[in-house]
Amino acid sequence: MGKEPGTTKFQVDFRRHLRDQNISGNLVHLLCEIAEASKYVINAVRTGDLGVAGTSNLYGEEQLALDVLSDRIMRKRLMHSGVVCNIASEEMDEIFQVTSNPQGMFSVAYDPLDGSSLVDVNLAVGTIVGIYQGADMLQPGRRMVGAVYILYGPRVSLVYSVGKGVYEFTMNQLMEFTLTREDIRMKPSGNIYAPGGLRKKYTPENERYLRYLEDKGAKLRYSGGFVPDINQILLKGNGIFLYPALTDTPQGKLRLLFELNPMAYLVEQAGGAATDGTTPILDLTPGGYDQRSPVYIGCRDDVEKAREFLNGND
Ligand code: AFP
Repeated sequence: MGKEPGTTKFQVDFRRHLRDQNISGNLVHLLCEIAEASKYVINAVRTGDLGVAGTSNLYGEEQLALDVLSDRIMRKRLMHSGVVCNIASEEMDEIFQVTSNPQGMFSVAYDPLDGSSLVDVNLAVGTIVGIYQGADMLQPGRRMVGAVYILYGPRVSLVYSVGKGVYEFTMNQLMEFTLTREDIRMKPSGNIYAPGGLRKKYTPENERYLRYLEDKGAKLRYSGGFVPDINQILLKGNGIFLYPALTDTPQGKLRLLFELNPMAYLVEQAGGAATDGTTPILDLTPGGYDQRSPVYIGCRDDVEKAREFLNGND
């Protein structure tokens, strides 16, 4: 793995690991820039202003000062990377075009600080990133060339895939990311469930599916942060996260480009699955940057069971 003398494979840093993955130098560079940006985001999370920004995002939601700052950190880093043509962010109203020439470039869709409303009560939050070759991001997530999330918890960890398995890196005392888990795999079925959305707004099909999970002895594990909730399920290889269609919001809450596609890519890479109830998340063609979707994501058999309940085949 190209280690320095005296290092074990678990001291391998992110850049060195990426260089051994047989991917383009531009993609290595982009992933390293994302990792670098996260060091400034965690600094903002730890010490930044907890107030509101007085502005709203693409979805008309009130932005926190931390949302705006994290977005600027990410955007600046990507803009100056030299390998990014288009940038889409949950916190920006419009696509930011860095260059009109997409030749050899990537487009990046990200949520700079998912779960930002949890920072004031000191819960874990994260950055979620999806990477596309060329200029077009309104295409099925399956065409992404990579996905990353960075979890800001008691430790800072980075989980990524470029279609060659899923790896976790953890920030050390020198603020370097070193390899902590490799080739992460999920079990076929699990016993953790993380259900989002008001239960009284669940449809009868979703209510029956939840009862099924409870009857099979699944344990409730829900933090209100998509990144820590998925991280638990992915790294333990166990469980399902759902945020279904609700009676008053048939598209659910979570955003296809900024949240679901990158997580679905990582979970599928680890042998899990993600569906909107009928179609794999990664096969959905986004109708727009702001598209939301219901989601069931986690262990393969648990996701398949959700599909059966929703389609009346239970
Ligand atoms: P915010 O970014 O608005 O805090 O929302 C976080 C989030 O999109 C995702 O991280 C959670 O899984 C989900 O919302 C939680 O939603 P509920 O508060 O409705 O459970």
